[in-house]
Amino acid sequence: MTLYNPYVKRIHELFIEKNPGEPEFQQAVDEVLKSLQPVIESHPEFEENAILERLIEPERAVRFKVPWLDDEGKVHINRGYRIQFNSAIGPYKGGLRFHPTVNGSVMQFLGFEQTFKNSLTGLPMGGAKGGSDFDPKGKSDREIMRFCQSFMTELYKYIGADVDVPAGDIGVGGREIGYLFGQYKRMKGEFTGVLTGKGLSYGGSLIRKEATGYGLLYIVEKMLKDTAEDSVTGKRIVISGSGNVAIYAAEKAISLGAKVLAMSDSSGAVYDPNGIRLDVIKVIKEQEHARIKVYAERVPGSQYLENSKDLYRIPCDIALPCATQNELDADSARALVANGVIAVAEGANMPSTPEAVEIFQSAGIRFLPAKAANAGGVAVSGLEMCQDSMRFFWTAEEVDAKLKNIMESIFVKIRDAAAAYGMPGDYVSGSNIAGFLKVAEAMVAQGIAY
Ligand code: NDP
Ligand code: 2IT
Repeated sequence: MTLYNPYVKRIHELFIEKNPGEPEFQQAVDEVLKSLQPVIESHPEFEENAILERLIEPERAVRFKVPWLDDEGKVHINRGYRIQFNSAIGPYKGGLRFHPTVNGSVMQFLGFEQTFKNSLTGLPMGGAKGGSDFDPKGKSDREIMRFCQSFMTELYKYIGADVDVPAGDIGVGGREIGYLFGQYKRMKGEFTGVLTGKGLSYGGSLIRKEATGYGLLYIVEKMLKDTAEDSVTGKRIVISGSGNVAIYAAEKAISLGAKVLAMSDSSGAVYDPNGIRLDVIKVIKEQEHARIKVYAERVPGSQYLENSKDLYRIPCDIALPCATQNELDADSARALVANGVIAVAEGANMPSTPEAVEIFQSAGIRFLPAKAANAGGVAVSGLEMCQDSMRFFWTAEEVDAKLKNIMESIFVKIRDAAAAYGMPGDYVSGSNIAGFLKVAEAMVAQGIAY
């Protein structure tokens, strides 16, 4: 990586030395440090206050043991994590991921990115992430419940409505949040908004489930309008994944008049030239918890692709990677560009490899990075915290309107930050800079606290 600013270069070297063998964390930090160079050059107070060395070190990282019993009474041990990355602008906030690939590097990359994303929403939330290497696939409902209860029996010591507010992420949805909330309430003896993504009957917000996917489409729509008086209507879209983010991105895309050509899971993808039937996907994924392959067996004219990545070989106008980190590599990026893609927006966290981002940007493709593009989920989590505190709840229309407004203002912030620092259209740098400035200013104001 080429770095020209001596302070950034020094901090980058220090980072590499202190965090060996953490590729995802390094990838996330590399990108941010590179983007921040022009800001560092024009703000000497950031070096004077050691902002970068403080920014790349989590304030607290907890790792704990999660013992649980399966339905046969056999004992299992998993690792639990909570990385409380930065609390400069508000209580720690960020999701919990249950997936076998979870490790310290993945948790830290996600917590680091969350700090900037939360800042971009304009709401008072610091950055955090947590989770476990527990694999929910194939587990019974009771096994999931026992795991969540054991996980919370340790986690509850570190969180609280004004301290740290977890939510969902991969493998953690409404059911898991319910079991986690129940156990927190039992351990602490208090009913507070300590988690978001809760059920509507016990303090959840309308539109939280839909928020990340809807928000993704709102910001893409705003970008298309702003850059070319264009719209999502009539566009051909491919969406990777078929979980929470992908399903509600597809729902909003279809309602805006786009055609969703393909979706995927970790086993493969389905291509439907007539436009994906979301009712069928929802039954397969939300009710049957089956593989996406079933879609091709049920819907005539559709086709199953054996490799999830083959979805990116389908000619389309817009690609929305909504599955997981580094799923969209250089080959997929080249295929998308060769087929005439006009915009790519990240519903997942860091789904594009650095090489893929470079390919999109140098081909002049409008590219919206995760920190901005998928901020709708945490934004509505912030609105859920607000409603829990008020003990009063907004209608779906009210929450949706606030979400749209937040996503549109994020686009304006990142567009303007990129232009202000001489990189118009570079929304990667724009997101990193705009997200950073608020956090850095708060850190300077609060002295050497963290
Ligand atoms: P879910 O667990 O609901 O869904 C994840 C989906 O991604 C599943 O369909 C899964 O398939 C698929 N998947 C996983 N790995 C791959 C792969 N290598 N190739 C293709 N598909 C794959 O998670 P979410 O939808 O909540 O999260 C998706 C992404 O969005 C994550 O990066 C998450 O961090 C990010 N995000 C989530 C937010 C939220 O509010 N939930 C907010 C902002 C970002 P399978 O079932 O086969 O594993
Ligand atoms: O990556 C993310 O922004 C999330 N998983 C949502 C976090 C939240 O607190 O709602």
